[in-house]
Amino acid sequence: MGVIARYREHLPVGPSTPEVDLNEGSTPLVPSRNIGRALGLKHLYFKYEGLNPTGSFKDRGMVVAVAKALEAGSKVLMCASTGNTSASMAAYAARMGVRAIVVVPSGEIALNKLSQALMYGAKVVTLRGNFDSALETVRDLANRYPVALMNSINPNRIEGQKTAAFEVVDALGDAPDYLLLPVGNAGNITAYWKGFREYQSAGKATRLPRMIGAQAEGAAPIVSGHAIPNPTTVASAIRIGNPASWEGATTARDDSGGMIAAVSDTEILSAQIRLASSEGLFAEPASAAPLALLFRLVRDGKIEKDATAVVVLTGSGLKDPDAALKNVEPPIELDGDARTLAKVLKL
Ligand code: AN7
Repeated sequence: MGVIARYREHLPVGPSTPEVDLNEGSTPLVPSRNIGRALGLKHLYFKYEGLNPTGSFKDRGMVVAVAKALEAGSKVLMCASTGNTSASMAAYAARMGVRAIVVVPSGEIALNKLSQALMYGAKVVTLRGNFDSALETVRDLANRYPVALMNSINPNRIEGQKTAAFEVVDALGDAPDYLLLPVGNAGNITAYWKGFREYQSAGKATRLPRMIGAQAEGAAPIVSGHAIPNPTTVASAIRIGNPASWEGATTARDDSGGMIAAVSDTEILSAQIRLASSEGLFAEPASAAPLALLFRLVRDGKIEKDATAVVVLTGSGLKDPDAALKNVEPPIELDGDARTLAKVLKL
């Protein structure tokens, strides 16, 4: 059962909203086995969003946005994307039999995200420039032509994405002390904060978490307080210099008593490897940014040892193997029998 069916009463859907469902959501909140212990944190969890049907959290918001677009009679869906939004939109468009057009910055998105959009049958346009200029172009086009804009400036995306906060509270019995997540276009931090507040108002949570956002150093507009014209980072998902939901992010940060800080690409990649090799959880580089930030906050004594902390792993590591492979030892190539193999492996 997908997020619309499970959280209907909290979503802007009614009897005339078409049924759209790919079994998104219901992702596990995995307790840390090794990293928490190493950091001295007793209650560390990972919200493993890579297990959504297209491999990222984007499916939660997309299912609601697509349902509402169909309800309004849209026949063509369109978005600009650093990859995951386009993969998700293309999948739901394919399922519902409507046209999908995705615009991605050329040479800037992970190959497997591009292959998803193509396989789901979207029309893919690669535009010279970065994500921010692609989004500007798509917004402009959607103002003049009959296409439904599916980026997270579409409020139905935020509505669907807030269900992740509901699931965290449903799993823990209350809100955690800290919710850590990557910040790119800033839709997700806006959505989580909305979800936590709504669940508290509904009496399902007694408190609110501090919202901790992580940006990459070369793409940290919110941290630096101004747009970045040419953002750079290995974490292509969050290579964004002028976030559409900037205000939503600063509101979440300030009203929750949280923070948004930047981590380096080196910290991101080492957090990514540590997560995979010590927890068995393979997440894409952007998803490792909040874990890198957690390492720093614990080192600086900014997180109490008995706090409950949830790190949102927004996308699967399988999305971007190229980024990951740069940082591990290559496989051993060998021509030999069991005895030579055993010798090389020091068995
Ligand atoms: C894995 O797909 O912006 O702060 O176009 O793919 O809500 O933008 C992706 C963003 C974090 C940042 N982690 O979330 C897109 C896109 C992953 C992501 C983010 C993205 P927002």
